[in-house]
Amino acid sequence: MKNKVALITGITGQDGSIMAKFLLKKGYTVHGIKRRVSLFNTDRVEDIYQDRHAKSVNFFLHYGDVTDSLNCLDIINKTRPDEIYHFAAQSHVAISFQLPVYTSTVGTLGTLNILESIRLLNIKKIKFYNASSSEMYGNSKQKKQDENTVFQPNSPYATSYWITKNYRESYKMFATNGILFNHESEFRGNTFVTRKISLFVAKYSNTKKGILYLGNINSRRDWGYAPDYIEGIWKMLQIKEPNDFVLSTGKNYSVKDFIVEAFKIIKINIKFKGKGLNEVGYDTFDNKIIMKIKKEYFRPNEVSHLLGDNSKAKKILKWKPKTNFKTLVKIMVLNDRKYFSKKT
Ligand code: G4F
Repeated sequence: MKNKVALITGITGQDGSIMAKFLLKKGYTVHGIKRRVSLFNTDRVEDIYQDRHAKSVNFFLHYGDVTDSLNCLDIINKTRPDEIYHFAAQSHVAISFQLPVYTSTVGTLGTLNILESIRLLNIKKIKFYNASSSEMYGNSKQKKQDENTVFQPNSPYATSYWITKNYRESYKMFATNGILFNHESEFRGNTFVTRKISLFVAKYSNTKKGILYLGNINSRRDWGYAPDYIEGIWKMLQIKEPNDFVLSTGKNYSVKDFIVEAFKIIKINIKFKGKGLNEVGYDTFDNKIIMKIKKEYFRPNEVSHLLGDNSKAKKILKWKPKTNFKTLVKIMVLNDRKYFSKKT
């Protein structure tokens, strides 16, 4: 049987790069779209890079941008993929308030450009995955959120969700939304809260210097391990009918819980005192302040509580997360410790 071909948008990001490695292991030929920037942004796929002039190459990178409709059309036409994994997005919520137009353009137009290219090219075999998100639930009144929970979106992920659903229903395309709750890893961008904490803790364990500045440490997230979720995404495209699926762990923790757990790994017991902007975290051994709150890290609108119900994915995809919260924090801090011990 001929190897399957996959096209990944956002290949240089956390999810795109993990998916590329996952699919290569499964024997796929993988094409990735990367934006042109003046400095290399391919760190996360450096280990799988192949010289395109070599023999039997099965990993290719293409310059592109999902906001360029003709470029999408051209790449899909040339690569003729069996599966498209669409991860490209400006995915940082805090930054989406500073770059609202760009964030919406990539999220909305980018998704539309790919779906419309598939439709125009009339490539029936393509199965399309859209990276939607639990951000769409906003401050939901429902304790646990599933595929039927009403969206109250604070972000442009909601538009890409509806466009995907609309193309599925209008043109009978295989177009699936993954509604993923927060998923983290050692490949997470440095300014998402989990990585910001793991990097600080790892550096602090070497230097015992510095203060970790954060925003709302009381918000709760359903944090899972990204590689577990990548498997779930792949499973979404292996079933017969397109559908929408929540991937989550079903447990949530506060940012504060993450901080406590991360410091525990370097044998520091952190406790908190004070309220609001005056809250601080201190080391109980010597009372040294190691965490402070900064107003600038608060958002104009906050999603304070997310908790996913993954029953549908469990039932239909036979998927469940393998990595618990403690293990996730440990993986991230230990990985960053390796990084800092190499540098010092
Ligand atoms: O790590 P975060 O920036 O992730 P957030 O906003 O939940 O978004 C991530 O998950 C979503 C899924 O629900 C995706 F749609 C999205 O693309 C992204 O992957 O922030 C998590 C929480 C927030 O409540 C934030 O206010 O941590 C709080 N926080 C507190 N201090 C901070 C900070 N977040 C960041 N990034 N930096 C801080 O200093």
